[in-house]
Amino acid sequence: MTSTRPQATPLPERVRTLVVGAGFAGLGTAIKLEESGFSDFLVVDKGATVGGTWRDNTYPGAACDVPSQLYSFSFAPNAGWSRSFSAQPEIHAYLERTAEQSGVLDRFRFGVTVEDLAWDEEDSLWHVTTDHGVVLADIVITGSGGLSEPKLPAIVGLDSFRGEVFHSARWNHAYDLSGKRVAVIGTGASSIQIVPEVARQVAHLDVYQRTAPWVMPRKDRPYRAVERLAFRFLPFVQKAYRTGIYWGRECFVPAFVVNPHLAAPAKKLALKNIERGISDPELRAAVTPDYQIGCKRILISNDYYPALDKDHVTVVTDGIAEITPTGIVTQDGAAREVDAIVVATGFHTTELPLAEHIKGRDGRTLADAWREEGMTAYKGTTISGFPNLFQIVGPNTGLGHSSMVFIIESQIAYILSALQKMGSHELLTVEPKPEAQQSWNMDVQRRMQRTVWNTGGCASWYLDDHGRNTTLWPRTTFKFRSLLSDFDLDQYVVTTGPRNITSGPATRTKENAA
Ligand code: N01
Repeated sequence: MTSTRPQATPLPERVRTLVVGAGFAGLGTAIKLEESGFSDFLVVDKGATVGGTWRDNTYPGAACDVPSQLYSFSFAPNAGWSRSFSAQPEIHAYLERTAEQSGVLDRFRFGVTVEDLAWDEEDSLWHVTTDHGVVLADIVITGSGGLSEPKLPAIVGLDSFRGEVFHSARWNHAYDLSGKRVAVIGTGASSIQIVPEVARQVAHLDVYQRTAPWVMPRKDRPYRAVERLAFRFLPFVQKAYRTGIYWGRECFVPAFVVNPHLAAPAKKLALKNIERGISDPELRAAVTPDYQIGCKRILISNDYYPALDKDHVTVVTDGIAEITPTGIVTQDGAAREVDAIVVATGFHTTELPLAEHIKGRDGRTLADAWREEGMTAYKGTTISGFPNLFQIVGPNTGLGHSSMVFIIESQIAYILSALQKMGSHELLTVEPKPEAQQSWNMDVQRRMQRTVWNTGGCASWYLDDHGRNTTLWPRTTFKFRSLLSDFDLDQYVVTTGPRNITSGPATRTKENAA
């Protein structure tokens, strides 16, 4: 089954709500908009199907490190999960099936790239320029993902390499790795899933490790027939699994945000994982992290360390000096020739490329607004100076311990509450008061000070160039949900007036309408 729709249908000129992205965020939003009666919407996505990151990351071994039962929409349980941790094809198939069954796909347009979003103050509308034409929208909801733009490393000579090079999120399946000499740069969440798979195929594998990750055992197993039957015929059993997993994961929060020493048992397990997987003491030392567990995302794998222990796999810890047409040279002068390089170096997380193309009031881009202080938003969702713009998985909404789908659903509920209040109060625009946004972010950053992400002695993609953590949520997920349970109009600047593009400028009021 595939949720691709033909592109023959032209884009509408005008919609009430435009949603950018058809991953978990965009699809969930579309389903909930429809359910709530806000049917005048359009979802655009540059890809060919729904799925977002689960469509794009097809590298060998791609799987989720959040348990299947929790990594799904609460409103669309999947009784058919085959294992406790799902692989990418199963998650992608789940999203495609959910999309097909939801009946909203007629408002999705695939293969459409958003080039520019500009706020028109005169008509209180977003002008959304795509490669298939311009759409006018009263409201824009972005669900384009925090991990969607591959980041290539700034290594001298990368362009000069004559062999095959590809990023983990843009896997070249046409290239056969069998019997080749291959290098994998990076040892993050993607790499540790790729390395065991690639090690099985290649003649030689060099793994370039800049910083060792903490890797815990992966408690993955196929579901037993009796469990699968129970999920299918006794839905409360599946609900109980989900609830148990959810609360189990919330118990990790204090170790991240209050006292990192609470993670001592996790560290013990991770060290045992190294001992179990690697026989060579020197290699064990090389892969043992020197910072606190939790500072970077904690990874899970049972086959990463055994793969590194194989004779035809070399872990290279000397920094990369340059890439030549035939291989990689490290700072100690060693040159290693390879046929292919897999770049598993992560994503643009704190300088989202789309931010350059979102122009709010007075033509100021989101990138400009974020230049000085880094990414900020009110409740991770709305941004002062950008009326009627809602961002799903915005600043400080990320998680290291639980499911992003829970966060996404919380944000969708907040946005629906906003749309309902805009309707009942006859509001033309809403945008957070600058002081509301500032105080939200001051509170987030104050809480961040004692988290292991800021104090654990590592550099990570959680932190921006100023050392500020603008990506993660420093509290429990149930707190996030409760804070976003109702659209707090008193924290917003609103305008009123008829919704009509010929209506002229709206009456701008400093007061809220609550
Ligand atoms: O990227 P990363 P990722 N020279 O940024 C190294 C999610 N995810 O794609 O640690 C040499 O984590 C870099 O080194 P260092 C998950 O949220 C989820 O692996 O910066 N090395 C690091 O080792 C995850 O956190 C799943 O010193 C360079 C690696 O590249 C996020 O995606 C699966 C380098 C990048 O690691 C990103 O994971 C996969 C350079 N110039 C991903 N530049 C699930 O299971 C960077 N590196 C749900």
